[in-house]
Amino acid sequence: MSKKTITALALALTMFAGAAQAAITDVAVNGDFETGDFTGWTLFPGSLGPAGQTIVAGNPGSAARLLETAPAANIIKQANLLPGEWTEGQLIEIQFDISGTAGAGGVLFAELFSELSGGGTSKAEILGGGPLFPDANPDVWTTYNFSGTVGPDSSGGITLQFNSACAPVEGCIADYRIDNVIITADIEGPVGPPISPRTSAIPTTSQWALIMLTMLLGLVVFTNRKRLF
Ligand SMILES: [Ca+2]
Repeated sequence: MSKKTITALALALTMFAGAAQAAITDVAVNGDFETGDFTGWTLFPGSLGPAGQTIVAGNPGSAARLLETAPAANIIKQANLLPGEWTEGQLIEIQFDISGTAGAGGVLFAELFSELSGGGTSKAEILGGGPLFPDANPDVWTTYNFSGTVGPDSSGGITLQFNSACAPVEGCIADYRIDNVIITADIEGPVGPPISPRTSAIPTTSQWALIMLTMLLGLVVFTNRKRLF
């Protein structure tokens, strides 16, 4: 490998690492509920009305509590995030913590929608493929991680929805607390804070650097071999 090649590789690596660091963004607004209210969230109360959507002790600080006891859907959304900024097939990583009590047909669904500008969706994903349940101990928080992709039309942005719902079963309870909602993507998101390093499944800058370096070195070795034989 010539000195020139090494310099070029180092330069490419530095530029790539810099770009990756700048672009991975948490686009959730008030995902940790630390404003102490539902700022950034769109609310669709269930059978209990606003009393079923409250701010309670979180993990840490504040969290959302969605309580449903009748056959109804109690919904909060990070709605219509960054319209026009997404591309089809783009990866979105989602993480959040839940705790609470669910029984007799009480469930929580986390859903990701690619929204059309005129209403409707081009893609709807139930994260995890079904309902999510809290730990049996209502004081224990469980962290969930999912990934989704952007649908063919996201002109109305991306929506992450939490739906605490009850089936028509006597004694049903869906009493969920939600905290630390993080929605990360490789996007120039003006709204969210920089990504929290504790959480994401997306490779960090240094991990990306290693991946790139490995690929580049492999390429150089392969090229040299071809020249030798
Ligand atoms: Ca919190």
